[in-house]
Amino acid sequence: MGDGMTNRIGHAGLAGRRMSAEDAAGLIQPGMTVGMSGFTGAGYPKLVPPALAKRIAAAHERGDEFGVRVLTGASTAPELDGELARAGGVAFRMPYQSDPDMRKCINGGESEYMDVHLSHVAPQVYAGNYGKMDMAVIEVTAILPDGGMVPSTAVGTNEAWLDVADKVIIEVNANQPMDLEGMHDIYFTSRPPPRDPIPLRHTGDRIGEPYLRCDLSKVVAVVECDLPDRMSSFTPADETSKRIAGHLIDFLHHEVKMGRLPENLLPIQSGVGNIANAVLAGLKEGGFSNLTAFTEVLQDGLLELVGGGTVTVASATALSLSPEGVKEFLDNIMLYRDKIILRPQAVSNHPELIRRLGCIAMNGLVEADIYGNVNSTHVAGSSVINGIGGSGDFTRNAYLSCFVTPSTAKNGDISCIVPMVSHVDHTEHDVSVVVTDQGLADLRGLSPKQRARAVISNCAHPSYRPMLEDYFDRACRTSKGKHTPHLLAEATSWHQRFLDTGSMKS
Ligand code: 0RQ
Repeated sequence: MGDGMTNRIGHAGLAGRRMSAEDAAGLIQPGMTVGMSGFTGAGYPKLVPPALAKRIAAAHERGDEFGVRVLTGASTAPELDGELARAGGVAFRMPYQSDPDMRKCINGGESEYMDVHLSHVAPQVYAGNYGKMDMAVIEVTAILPDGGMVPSTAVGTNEAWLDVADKVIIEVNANQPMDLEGMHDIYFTSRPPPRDPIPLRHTGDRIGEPYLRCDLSKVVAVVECDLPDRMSSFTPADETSKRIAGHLIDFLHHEVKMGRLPENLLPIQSGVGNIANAVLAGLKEGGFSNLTAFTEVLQDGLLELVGGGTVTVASATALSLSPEGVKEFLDNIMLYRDKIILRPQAVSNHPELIRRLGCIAMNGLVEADIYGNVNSTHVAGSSVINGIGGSGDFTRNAYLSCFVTPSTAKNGDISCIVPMVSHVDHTEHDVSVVVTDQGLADLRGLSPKQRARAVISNCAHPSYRPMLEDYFDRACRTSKGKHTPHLLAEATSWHQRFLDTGSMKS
């Protein structure tokens, strides 16, 4: 989709630092902390990481140790996480990943992984929690004559990595459209406290400048690239996700009718995954108008809402589109660049902004328990799927925090509603609404036992509902504490049964 390298490197000094990906990867040494660009399969460097993986594999063949610490904005793609993981080259990874090979290394114990709220990533690096950053590898769309850089399809933590890293490698990707120029709003928040308030009052406000900048003397290599983003397709909405969307949309209509939400709702946030995408597609048919979005990933569902005029403005940090979504975006880029603003994740996910704007958060979950605690990340307490991503930034601070999930997983062998979650990402205090294909539980203003009754009767699958009722009844009768009744020896026995027998059913 690009226009070749003509004019993509406008700065004469940086044009002189062009080199091959192999030579640039040669500048990365064992043990280095490397900050890479990339957020949900968008805007990641595509040539240097595979070249680095080859270098690492060759070192391992010689019997030499070679691992690097990889910090990104969020998940990347096979060319980055996949290649480095397969080479056994990731000693430490943070903050969010979704690559099958990276996941295998983490769950196999070969790579250390730290799951971090996405709004905390850059501030924690500034605070020094991860030591110094030796190298940043950042994809951009173009370098302008004054050294300003047009960001690509994701901003993520790029402004911070360019600032803190000792040295910088830039990948200029001619595959990213030049019309992206002007879509970004780069504003710095990440320096240590005390911090100034962020002067953003509406989702569509622009408070920074459209370009990334860094001390150009740190740029040790400029690599030319012409490759597309990952662009995974979404599973088309099925009956289950349509039912989930239907319940949530009925609820939002009800909230408007009761005067608890304005007719155009409040800025919506939608998480990653197929269900979240399907819910957004459902909003299109929900009869809403003049909506806004303050979110982190912009997937196909939201793009459709923007294109169709249901959403008037969308603030995000990354465009995470399918091949069809990319085509639609490119065909109508002049329309979208007016209505979409890409910001650093330190802004898109900022808790104070989310609280002040009053977002409606809608995220997927792995399992919820009867009391409304939510696990978004781990299978059976121990194996991580992707990570918390931005779901905690939004859930903790949104005006309304909704979770969406099918009531069962793995062909019904797993109940997504369990007596006690095997890992907690979002506590009962932060969860307003749980929605499954079975129905919706509005947990606002309810005590733990009241929540349990609502979750069991509205959200659980009929094949697990009697088991949950039985657990809750016995817990209410025999638990010493009557506030949040539990049978501790049994609370996670469903997970153990799944591990032992392949099913949670008794
Ligand atoms: O596994 O892929 O092997 O079939 O989990 O599940 O139902 O397709 O749902 O795509 O919406 O993802 C929580 C993972 C849901 C996602 C999660 C298995 C299931 C399937 C995916 P298969 P579905 P989704 C902003 C917000 C955290 C980050 C976040 C996520 C796979 O939403 O990563 O929200 N959230 N960020 O079979 C075992 C269970 C299961 C289960 C589902 N109870 N036990 N496996 N699965 N429930 C964006 C960013 O932050 C970047």
